[in-house]
Amino acid sequence: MIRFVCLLFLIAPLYGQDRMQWFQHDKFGMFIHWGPYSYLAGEWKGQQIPVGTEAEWIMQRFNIPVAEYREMAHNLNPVQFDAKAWVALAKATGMKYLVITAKHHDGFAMYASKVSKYNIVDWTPFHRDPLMELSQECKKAGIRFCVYYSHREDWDHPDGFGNNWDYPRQGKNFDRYLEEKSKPQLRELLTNYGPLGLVWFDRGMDTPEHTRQFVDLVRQLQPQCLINGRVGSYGADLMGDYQNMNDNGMPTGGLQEYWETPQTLNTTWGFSKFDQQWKTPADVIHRMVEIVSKGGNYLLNIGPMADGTIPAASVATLRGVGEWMQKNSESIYGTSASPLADPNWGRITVKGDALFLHVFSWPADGKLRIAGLINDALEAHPLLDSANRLAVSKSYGTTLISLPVRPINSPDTVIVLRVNGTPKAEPTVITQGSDTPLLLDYSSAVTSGRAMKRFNRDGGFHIAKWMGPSDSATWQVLVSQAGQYHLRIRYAAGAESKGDRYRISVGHQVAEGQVLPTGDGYQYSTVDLKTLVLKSGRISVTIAPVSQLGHNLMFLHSLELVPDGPIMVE
Ligand code: JFZ
Repeated sequence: MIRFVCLLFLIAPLYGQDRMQWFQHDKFGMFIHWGPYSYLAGEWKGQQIPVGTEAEWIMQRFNIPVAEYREMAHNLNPVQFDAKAWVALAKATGMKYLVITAKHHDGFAMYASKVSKYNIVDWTPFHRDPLMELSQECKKAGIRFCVYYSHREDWDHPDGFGNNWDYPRQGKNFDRYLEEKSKPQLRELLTNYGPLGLVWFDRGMDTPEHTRQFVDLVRQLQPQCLINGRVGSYGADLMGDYQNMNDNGMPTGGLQEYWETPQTLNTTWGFSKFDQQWKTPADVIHRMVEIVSKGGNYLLNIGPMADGTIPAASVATLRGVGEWMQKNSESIYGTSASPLADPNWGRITVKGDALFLHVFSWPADGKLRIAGLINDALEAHPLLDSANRLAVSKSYGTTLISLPVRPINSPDTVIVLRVNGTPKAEPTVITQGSDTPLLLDYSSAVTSGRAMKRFNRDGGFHIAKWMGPSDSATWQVLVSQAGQYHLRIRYAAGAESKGDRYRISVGHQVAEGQVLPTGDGYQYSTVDLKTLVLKSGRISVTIAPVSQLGHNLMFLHSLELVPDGPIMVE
């Protein structure tokens, strides 16, 4: 028995990795926001949801009384709904997982729920369970079926979070909502729809205790099912399996964790008849490649209409994306982040010893330049024309490929470049502008040990997870102006890090500091550490904890070397 338990502890971390494999491989999923708000389509009694804001929030935006919203919900009757066609569209687009709103903030269940009659089967003339039909079609098509569940926010339940126009905040018993509705419904979803790829929680719980209850429920019922980061409060450390970026949260470099960016085809998640700001297939392809080139997943939303029709403009865009994906998906699935800096002609994804060069804008001189690649190039060809071997050369650290005269597959022609071994990049050298500080942040850092580049869920990035002297971050810096510099550090830290010592070496000089807590969350503050005299030339800068700690040192935003007044001439 003891041996068995020990074995479990040994394999548990590996098991977690194993759970992430499909997610890391698949890259591209379909998000679906669909509910009674789709019937209102952005309009309530002549008032409109402005384009650019979220139509699924209509109940809250216009403080629609529960009784009236419930009355409206009887009208939902998606007679055009065709699970097979929806899943076929996702598949033809190249999407590998599908996440649908089982319950959004309005509290209405889009599946057969025994917990509350306020669901599509019992409450509407439709009497069918779209989630059951979709889960079955997904299974047939080899697409992972997943659900979105609004676990905290519920504007229908008297004790749920968010509706203070019908139910004054003071009278609420939030735990009663969790026990009566949120957890039992999640239990139904985890029991009745086969294996779920992931549960996409939203508007996370305020306390770690509440978050833990939801994480535990998923782990208990479906240990392989992934949990997104929004299960818990955005200001706290991650309790799910991966992080969600916000819409514009694009890292400038590869993060060292799993993440996904949700985006929508126009500017609302739920259907709005007013919003015609559709992305084109080129927009979507470029966004997807950008995200995948930084190591993330792309979850792309459609907002079907109340009758079950997917807006024609959405279908057209997805078909365009699908056309590209049918030919080029090898450069997306199973790839990882590029170690190279963003080129100006497009983006790069990596698989084994191959670089996929995604050319968005065709160089006028017909030469594709790749800076900072250490490896030797073996051969290059267009992904769609493997017989066409392209000339490759290297000059002053830049790899040059002679391109065909015209792009083969706009808006993204993929060139495959094979190299000797895993692609590696020359370390980024931080250079100096005139009188501006040298900024050493996550994007140009090389981490070692347990130190990791992470997303902070308020929309920023930092280095964290370091706990001892061998967990460090290093930068290469080219000082072109000798002189006096102020060394500054910018970080956030919790109470447990108070007094923790860290050491920064700047070339041969050393500075030490002690962590001052900055409060909860990620409120970075800047501390002046030391004045240094630097000669011109290349130096490396390294920061690490001084001793072994039982916890994270700090959330390091950046180091700065700020030139002090007029620059001395050497
Ligand atoms: C949430 C929902 O409120 C919204 O209706 C939709 O379902 C969307 C996918 O998720 O909205 C959010 C939540 C978090 C961020 C942005 C929108 N965020 O962290 O930037």
